[in-house]
Amino acid sequence: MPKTVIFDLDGVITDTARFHFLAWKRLANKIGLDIDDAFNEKLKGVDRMNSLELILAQGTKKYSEQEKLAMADEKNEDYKVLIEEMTAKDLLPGAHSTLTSLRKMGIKLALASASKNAATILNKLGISDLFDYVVDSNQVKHGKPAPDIFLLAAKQLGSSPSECIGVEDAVVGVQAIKSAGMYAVGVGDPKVLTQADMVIPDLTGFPVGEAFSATFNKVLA
Ligand code: B16
Ligand code: MG
Repeated sequence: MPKTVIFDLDGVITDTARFHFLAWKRLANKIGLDIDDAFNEKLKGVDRMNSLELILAQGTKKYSEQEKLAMADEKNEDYKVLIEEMTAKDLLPGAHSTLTSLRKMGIKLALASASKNAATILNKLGISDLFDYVVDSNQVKHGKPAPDIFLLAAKQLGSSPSECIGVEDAVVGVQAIKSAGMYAVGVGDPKVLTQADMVIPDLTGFPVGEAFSATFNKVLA
């Protein structure tokens, strides 16, 4: 019987990708580079410094570690201004009802986000209280696709990986869930999230109530 559901934040519960894009594009333009929507897809689920490395790899100039940290800080300051206006209206379809239904069923809920701004965003969305545990990339050594972030969430909630369901929109995120030995629910396009055990278009399609047991009891411990 599944005990715990571990959610990704960006792309599953809210859409911060557009704010990350605007802030990264501004930084890229400042150093003579550019990024487009297609490139932004590659940054989904990738932590801040690794996102910066992917952007810098678009050019040839080499930067010191100190310069890179300054660039990442500058992007984050722009990003923080952009997310300032977020409210409960920015919850993606089905997010609030799925979280509240699962809580009512006694399922433990965790958040596993690569974003160091995750706790701030949960507060802005007004859903911090719905989670039993929140992990961000500050707390783990290796980011997604490594399993660390999902394994830490499971451990903190006293669940074994085989009792956990992970929910992710990014390819690297689904890889992290599968490496952790958990059941992966992909949110998005099944042609993209090929390693997921099941794919739904958004959280309105997440099975709750009797559908939860019917879907997961036979595939989880
Ligand atoms: P920050 P998730 C990820 O969030 C985003 O998908 C990714 O684009 C971003 O670079 C990363 O968080 C780090 O965010 O700069 O705020 O620490 O999908 O894992 O919830
Ligand atoms: Mg995501």
